[in-house]
Amino acid sequence: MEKNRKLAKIFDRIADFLEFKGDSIYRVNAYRKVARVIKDLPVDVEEVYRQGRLKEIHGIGEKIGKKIAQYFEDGTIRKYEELRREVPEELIILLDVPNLGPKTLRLAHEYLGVRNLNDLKRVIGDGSLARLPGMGSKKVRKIEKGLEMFMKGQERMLLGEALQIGEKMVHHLTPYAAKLSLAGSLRRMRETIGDLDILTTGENEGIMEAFVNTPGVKDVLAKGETKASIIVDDTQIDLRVVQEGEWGAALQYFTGSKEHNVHLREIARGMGLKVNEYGIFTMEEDRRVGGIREEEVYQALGLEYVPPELREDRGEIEAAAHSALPRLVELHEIKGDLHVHSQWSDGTATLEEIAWEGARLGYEYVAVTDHSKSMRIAHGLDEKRLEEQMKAIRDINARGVGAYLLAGIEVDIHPDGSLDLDDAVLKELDWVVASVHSHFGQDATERIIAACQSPWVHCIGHPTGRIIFSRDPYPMDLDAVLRAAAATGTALEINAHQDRLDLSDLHARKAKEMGVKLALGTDSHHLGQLWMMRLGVGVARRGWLEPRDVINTYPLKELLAFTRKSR
Ligand code: DGT
Ligand code: CA
Ligand code: CA
Ligand code: ZN
Repeated sequence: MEKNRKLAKIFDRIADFLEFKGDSIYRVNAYRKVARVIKDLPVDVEEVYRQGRLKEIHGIGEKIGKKIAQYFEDGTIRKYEELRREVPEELIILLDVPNLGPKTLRLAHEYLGVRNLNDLKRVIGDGSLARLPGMGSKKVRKIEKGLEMFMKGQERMLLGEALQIGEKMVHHLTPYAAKLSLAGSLRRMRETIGDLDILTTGENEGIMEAFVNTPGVKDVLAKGETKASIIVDDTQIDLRVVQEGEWGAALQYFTGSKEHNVHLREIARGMGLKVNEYGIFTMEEDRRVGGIREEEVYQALGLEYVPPELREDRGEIEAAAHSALPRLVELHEIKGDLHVHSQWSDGTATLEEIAWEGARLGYEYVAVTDHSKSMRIAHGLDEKRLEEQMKAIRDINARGVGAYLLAGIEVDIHPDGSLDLDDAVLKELDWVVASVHSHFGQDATERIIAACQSPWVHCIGHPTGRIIFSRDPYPMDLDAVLRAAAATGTALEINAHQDRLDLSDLHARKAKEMGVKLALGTDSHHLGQLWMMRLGVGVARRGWLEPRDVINTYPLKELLAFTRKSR
């Protein structure tokens, strides 16, 4: 929902500008809320506007409606343009640095003359930012971290975003191509992506033209016979056209990773072979021995075929040499989503809609896990409303509507390790996810271990709390948490939302090695996010997980047996 995101960003900017100017926090927050509503909208905001139905959206009043109308009629919002003129142009980009609020930016600008990224780095480095009133070294360290993440975000993008762009491009090019595949880090499902790589065979000459004329192309960086690069949505896409007979070798080469490929070539050399993007050759006679199919590269080197997600030179080549690669979990084996929010808290879907969408995705079950009461901005459920919701869920299940709904909760873990809801209610639930949503600066180890030890908690949600490009994990001894999870039979989540992917691939692999089960959940707040399960499966595969390691592969009965075991 590209349009929703762009419009939301403008309202967020209005809030930033007002805050920069020192306007009332009440007005600032009102605009922030509008931005959030638009960003989370499950439908295209322009369509809603064209149908004259903006007023049906909860959280959008008449005044905001007028501004949205300006945006779609005139291409911009007057208030936004006015405010923008009052903030120095160069400073605007700095508003996106995490942990650096508009107010601090204003101070840095007025007192220290900060106008751009380099200035900001300088005043962090020489200590002058820390000496400003109300700042101090702790705050500055956080800003420094934020700046680091910001720089990374400028260079890379989220896997989920890249996948959507990449698949649109594959769809666009398919009519012109005999063979076509995503390659590079996207095919390996890395959590962030630098640029997109697409590989195709050179049967059809129309493909280059089609590629550089893709709707939405901003810039053509290069265009030759076999290579082209374009910019779409601020994203670089590289296309390579190879000979049909070289397809397998090229796909292997351009999938990477570089480290994996370097290691393979070393092995090849030891066997008197040469592997490159054109094929596999004997060193002595330079005779070609393969390269049409990707599998041939691994076969020639005496290796099992290595799935793309494992190609990071993290031991997969050694395992392949001993036929000891894991049998990785696959998307079609996932029988349900274990983290979904409904209208009852801050989601937008009704319980029935979730059940039907689950069925449409081929799921046997979906866990409804709304927020608990201390998440007040999210309309978290107290004991009474949770009881009501449970009744509604049991009723839907009794009527056999769509996928089976597990009555669940995402219960907050308080700073002291206690849970946000009474045990008496928690013990009635089918699926209890416990998560940290506050006091991110404080060490979370004891808090999460305490949650693992509760007999009513089945799973720890987004265990490290990181948000890619914007929030670091809270301080935590992950090993200690893994030990507690293993000892208590508590699952750890792989939160499949593109912003989180938490646990990460390496952490998930460690969890498996320590005997901890993993639970995949999309953390969806509307139906348009359930597709992100694919991303979670990507992380699971990169973590070497097999079907038994991921409890979402269990049929309902077995999943319920798992949840009873720890009680
Ligand atoms: P990214 O784009 O930073 O997310 O990561 P990749 O892995 O997609 O890297 P990219 O786009 O630079 O290159 C795509 C693939 O091409 C890479 O995974 C392996 C291959 N490749 C690129 N440069 C080299 C190289 O210098 N040596 C070797 N062996 N392979 C390379
Ligand atoms: Ca790439
Ligand atoms: Ca590339
Ligand atoms: Zn959460």
